[in-house]
Amino acid sequence: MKILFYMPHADAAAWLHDFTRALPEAELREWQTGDTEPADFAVVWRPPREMLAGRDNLRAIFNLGAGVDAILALEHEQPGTLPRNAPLIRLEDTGMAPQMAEYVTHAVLRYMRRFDEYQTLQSERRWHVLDAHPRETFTVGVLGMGVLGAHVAQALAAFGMPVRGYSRSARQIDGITTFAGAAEFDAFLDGVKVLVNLLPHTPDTGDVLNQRTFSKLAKGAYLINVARGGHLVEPDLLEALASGQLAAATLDVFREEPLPPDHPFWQEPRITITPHMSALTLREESVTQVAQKMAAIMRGETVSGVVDIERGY
Ligand code: NDP
Ligand code: OXD
Repeated sequence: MKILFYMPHADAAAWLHDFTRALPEAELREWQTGDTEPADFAVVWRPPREMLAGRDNLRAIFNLGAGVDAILALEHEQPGTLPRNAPLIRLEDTGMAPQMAEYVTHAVLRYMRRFDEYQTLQSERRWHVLDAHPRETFTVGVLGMGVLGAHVAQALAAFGMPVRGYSRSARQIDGITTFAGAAEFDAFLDGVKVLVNLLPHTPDTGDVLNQRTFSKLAKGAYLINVARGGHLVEPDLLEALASGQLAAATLDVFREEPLPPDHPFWQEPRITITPHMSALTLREESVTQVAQKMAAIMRGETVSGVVDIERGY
């Protein structure tokens, strides 16, 4: 079995070492410009077009992330880039779900218990107890009820606040009030106090975090975007903060990453910025999952996590 690997800015040697340990019979190589030698599998993160185009003998392409928007953009820009018969397979959880739950729970509790305001009081040396946000009306709405969104929603529900979930198809998840499809979007948003975004970035979901969406939330709501920067209409966020429709936002992802030093978000104290770290790709868990799926494909079995190219996730 021949495996091609491409993951810029990563310790390629460590990844190749772990793959060799998991698949001792495999021949692994890091893709270099000009390499057109055959391979059975490609394991990639944000690959260049020329790595994949024309590789009609691939059995599968493994995307070293949950989101496939970047690789699908290659196909969108130049149809035919992705080999015809090779399924595109994404990571499923591989340790990202607990990280995402930690990140989002931290942000929600920080807002619910008003820690930012206590920090301001501390800076003024003031000893003052603020009225708590009532838990029963501190409704959290999670966009995306997939592998990550459902896990995050259930972690939040354990704290006792009402939690809603939104997906494309109808879902039943213990402890979560679920909504599905465009027809139920406004009902999902109505009165939500914290909006968490865990949708994939697709032609249907781009710009979903916009003025109209914000206007349906409770006055003084909070936004947590941990999915993709392309979901957020940036001027609409600044406007919603200025008008008080939104009280604050926590953003882990941006249209341009790294966020440019002159971007207005850096100047806005109500925006918390992190550098796309809410759920990191963990090497050991990812190698184990990918290696197991490769072995299953070699045995002629079907595997989960196959992306629907038309749907975009
Ligand atoms: P999944 O594919 O498991 O879940 C996607 C969810 O979104 C599903 O519930 C799906 O609905 C729903 N959805 C998709 N399109 C629509 C639509 N048009 N309307 C309503 N709902 C829709 O993805 P994951 O949970 O694994 O990952 C989600 C995203 O998180 C990734 O695509 C990635 O962009 C982001 N991410 C960010 C990371 C970070 O570090 N910041 C790390 C990892 C992922 P249905 O259930 O009906 O299919
Ligand atoms: C992912 C990511 O999609 O890291 O996995 O953003």
